[in-house]
Amino acid sequence: MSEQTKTSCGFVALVGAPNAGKSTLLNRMAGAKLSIVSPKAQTTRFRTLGIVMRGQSQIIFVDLPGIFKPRRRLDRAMVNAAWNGAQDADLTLFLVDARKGLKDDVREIAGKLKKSERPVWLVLNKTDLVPPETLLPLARDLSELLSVQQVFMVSAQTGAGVEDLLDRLSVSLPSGPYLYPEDDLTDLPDRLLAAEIVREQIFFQTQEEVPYQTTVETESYKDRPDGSVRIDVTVYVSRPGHKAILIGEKGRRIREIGMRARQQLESLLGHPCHLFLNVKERAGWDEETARLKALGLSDFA
Ligand SMILES: Nc1nc2c(ncn2[C@@H]2O[C@H](COP(=O)(O)OP(=O)(O)OP(=O)(O)O)[C@@H](O)[C@H]2O)c(=O)[nH]1
Ligand SMILES: [Mg+2]
Repeated sequence: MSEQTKTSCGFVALVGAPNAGKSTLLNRMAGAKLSIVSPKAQTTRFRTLGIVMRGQSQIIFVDLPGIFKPRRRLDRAMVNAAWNGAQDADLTLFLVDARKGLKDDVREIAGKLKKSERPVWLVLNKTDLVPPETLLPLARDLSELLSVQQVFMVSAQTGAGVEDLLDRLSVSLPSGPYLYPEDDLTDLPDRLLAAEIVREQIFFQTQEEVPYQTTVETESYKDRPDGSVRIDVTVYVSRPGHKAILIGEKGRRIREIGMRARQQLESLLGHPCHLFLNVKERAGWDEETARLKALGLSDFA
């Protein structure tokens, strides 16, 4: 038997309600920050891959937007992208926030996963936040809604249970050659990463509607001869009031967003960054094909 035929490789989709901890788990399993995380729901807007090598196995995780009731064109595209990602995967990890438990949104997702008839593993996350005796009843209630092949209890935050999950995944994927080079970590281009890191700061530093009414695009990304990089980013907002909030008194808010994002980017990219943010008002950006296209979502709208 050749080396090639001993390897296994597959796509593992992370599916769940917004805020269940999918991106945190992706980053934990990949051992790198690939997908942005925030305490607010609906942080992730598009599919991001995290590629993990384990033994003779290449596990390609697919971080996806959370599933919720869409209102805008952007929301619809996010939710469609999530279901599409699940449909294309070899296996779905159904992530449930153990502290929130079995809410209506989780019930609905379980129903749809059941209909899709794809293999599902249940992952109860945030086990660090609940008494251990609540976990088995929750797993049992969920297993009554859909058939799951395996159940895991993890904390994406502390890492508890995550190694076990990776071990089990690595022996459960179909045999076949690796689909990505062994040292690839993700398919996320640096210019998209830059926009995401700025958006993450906006999720942290603004409240209510503002982060949801904002999108971020990298206009230009240029390596400079001194080894640094110059990144020009446009932040689109839908209302004048939101522009004022983002900029803040005497420009303090936008400076703080830029500074934190730059620090993050420098540590992720490993070289100095010059980051320039430009806030533009653009009513209805969340219905605009060009804006969705920049997020890789235009096929799903
Ligand atoms: N205590 C605790 N917090 C967690 C855990 N996993 C994630 N979180 C927190 O939960 C919040 C949401 O995490 P995300 O990873 O952004 O959740 P998500 O499922 O990707 O959310 P969307 O992208 O909105 O669908 C963040 O504040 C995380 O720090 C965990 O195991 N324990
Ligand atoms: Mg996410």
